[in-house]
Amino acid sequence: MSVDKGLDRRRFLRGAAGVAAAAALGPMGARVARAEPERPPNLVIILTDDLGYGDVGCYGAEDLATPRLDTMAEEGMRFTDYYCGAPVCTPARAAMLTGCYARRIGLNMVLYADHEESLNPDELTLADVAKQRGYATAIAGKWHLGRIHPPRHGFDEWLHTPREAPITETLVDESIDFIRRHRDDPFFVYLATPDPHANALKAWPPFKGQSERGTEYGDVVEQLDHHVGRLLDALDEMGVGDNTLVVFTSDHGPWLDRLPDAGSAGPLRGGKYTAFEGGHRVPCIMRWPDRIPAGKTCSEIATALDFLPTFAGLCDVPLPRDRVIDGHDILPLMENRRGAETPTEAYFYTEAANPTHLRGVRSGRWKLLGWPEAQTATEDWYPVALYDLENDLGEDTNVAGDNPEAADRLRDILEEHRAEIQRNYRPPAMVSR
Ligand SMILES: [Ca+2]
Repeated sequence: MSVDKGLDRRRFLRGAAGVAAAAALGPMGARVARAEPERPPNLVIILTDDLGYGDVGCYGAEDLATPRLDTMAEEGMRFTDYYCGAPVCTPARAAMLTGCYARRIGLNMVLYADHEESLNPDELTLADVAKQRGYATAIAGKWHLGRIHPPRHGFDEWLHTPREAPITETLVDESIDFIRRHRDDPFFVYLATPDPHANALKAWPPFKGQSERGTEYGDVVEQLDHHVGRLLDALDEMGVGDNTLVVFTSDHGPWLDRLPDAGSAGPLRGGKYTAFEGGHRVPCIMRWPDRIPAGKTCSEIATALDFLPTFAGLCDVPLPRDRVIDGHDILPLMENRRGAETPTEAYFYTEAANPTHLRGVRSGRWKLLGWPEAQTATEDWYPVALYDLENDLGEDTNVAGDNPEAADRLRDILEEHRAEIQRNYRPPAMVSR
């Protein structure tokens, strides 16, 4: 059977099933069937590595030019209070793909070659959701979730780049090629570039030496911006841009001590590894012309954990009922619905130096950093404090003394969550070498 005939047959079966269901349900059922979208959106997630809150023009960077990302935000939505789930690679990526805090699924550490832990194939990933709805799925680039590789987590293809090649450029080329091959079906592309991680920085002409920041890091961010633009252009040229949800974000905050090639957290305190805002709060831009209104800014809390429930909702794929999923469906925020508020009552912070313990919680304007059980470092890195993020974005002033009720309430939320995760812990897969 040719590819085209296969597509036609799938479309025919989908259509026939819809007609049969409508006929069986009568007039009310027919209305429901018609209201169901013909085709769910394509999904493209561009995940950068260690890009900070202060490293994109539309987030306030003045020493780097990111015109394509700024335009993407003008065409879509910019999230000011988006949290990545964890301040280092593995747990952040695990959280984004599964909608669960990495502590819950046993991946709250950075995986190295000698680790046996791997993302458990029993976990539901974004790619698994996509496959249930008949998507073509691909990951381009970095996995970092253990020895059980993407093909066992719902990805049809894993697109690699040779180390000597221009990494982001090649990954974007491969992603565009994948999309071109699958433009007639729904597709999900998870483009996980290793840029602008300080260990892999390489700017190529014409970007080399161009950024006003004057560092390889700055040049690589401008290069990244250009290639994100190429991907958006390709989607539009193929006629699939309007119904493609493109997410641009970072796995976590910037690696501040990698001078001179450190990123910037802008006005936020701290960076990678820390439970401060700079570690967890990163740029997030979404573009989806069919559903996301242009030029909006969302200041409600949104998180990487929300992608899976939101995408499952868009795909009409039910979430499993036998387990806790931490994220929430944020489509009302994305559509800028009147009065829409964050469904995240509490966002929980971990820090890399204290991997087994919760470190803090944000609820509304308040953020509590509390009680690390193994306090070994200085008060500067491990304060116990209540911050008012509405008036003190830089986490400068401990206001616990003036707001004891808020401090108590957040401490209770933190302790409750700590106990709940212990009750509902799910182990990772273990694979020895
Ligand atoms: Ca990273």
